[in-house]
Amino acid sequence: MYLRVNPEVKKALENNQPVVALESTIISHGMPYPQNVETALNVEKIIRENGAVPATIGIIDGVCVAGMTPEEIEEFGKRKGIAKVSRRDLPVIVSKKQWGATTVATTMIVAAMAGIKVFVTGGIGGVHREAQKTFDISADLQELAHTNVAVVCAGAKAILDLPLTLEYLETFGVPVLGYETKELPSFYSIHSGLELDYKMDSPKEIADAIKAKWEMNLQGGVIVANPIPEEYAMKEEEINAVIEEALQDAKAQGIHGKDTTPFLLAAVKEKTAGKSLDSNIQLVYNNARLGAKIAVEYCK
Ligand code: PSU
Ligand code: MN
Repeated sequence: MYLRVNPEVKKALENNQPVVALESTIISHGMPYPQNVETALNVEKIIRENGAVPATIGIIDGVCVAGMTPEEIEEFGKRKGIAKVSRRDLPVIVSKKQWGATTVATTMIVAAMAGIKVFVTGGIGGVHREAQKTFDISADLQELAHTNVAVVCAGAKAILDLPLTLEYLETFGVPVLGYETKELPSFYSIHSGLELDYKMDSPKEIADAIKAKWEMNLQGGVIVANPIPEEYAMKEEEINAVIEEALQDAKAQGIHGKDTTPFLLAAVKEKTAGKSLDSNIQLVYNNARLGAKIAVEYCK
């Protein structure tokens, strides 16, 4: 038994009721305890308030779980040494019956196994700066190319090369839909200077585009880019300076591979004295509100 879908989630899916998937890397590797647990539980609450059933996804004793209990979420937030699991790690973590926090890529895989169509997170992985030399491109992008799940996020962090990330997504046929914006948001900031092709003005417009994609059998995901609410956004000069420093640190310390993203996230958090954590939490809440509404429209 590789998959365990919680009874409430299962029932909702069987009755064509809206369900929203949530990832666990953001809990175990993206935020400190106890804010990580508090945020994860609040996100579930927001999803419910907006008419959908939340399904937080992770790997527990080698089983892919879609719909953790609050106790399990607490454990993901507290326990040390839970592996960050992307597509290539999944078979090993499962066969060894370990615990694993799922990245965007792996959360999409498990959501698709369970039949969940909409997934809410903070930011996706992408093409790293200097990927021309390092080949560091997040497995999230290949998952978006192939797996039929819509991912609601606040864009991607400027720790990445955002223009190259958009080019990659174009090549692999992944639609990037701006919610009430024509500019790619960059996580802490509303702006990136990069224009998107599509500005969508309602959850229904987004749900219709997702439906059209999959009804035509166009395989792969959709990115819904939802800007952080203005009152919680960080000043661009401030955050960009911090990101530059974090990138220098990573280089100096020889950080590479799967450690790069968690290292950069932690460095940014540290250098902004927790200010970025506040923004991070608020943008996830904002994505939860939109994601639930899209899931509701999708089920109509
Ligand atoms: N970007 C963020 N916050 C995160 C992540 C990315 O702003 O928590 C996490 C997500 O789980 C994402 C993963 O799927 O990092 C990407 O890691 P990598 O670059 O190693 O593929
Ligand atoms: Mn990588």
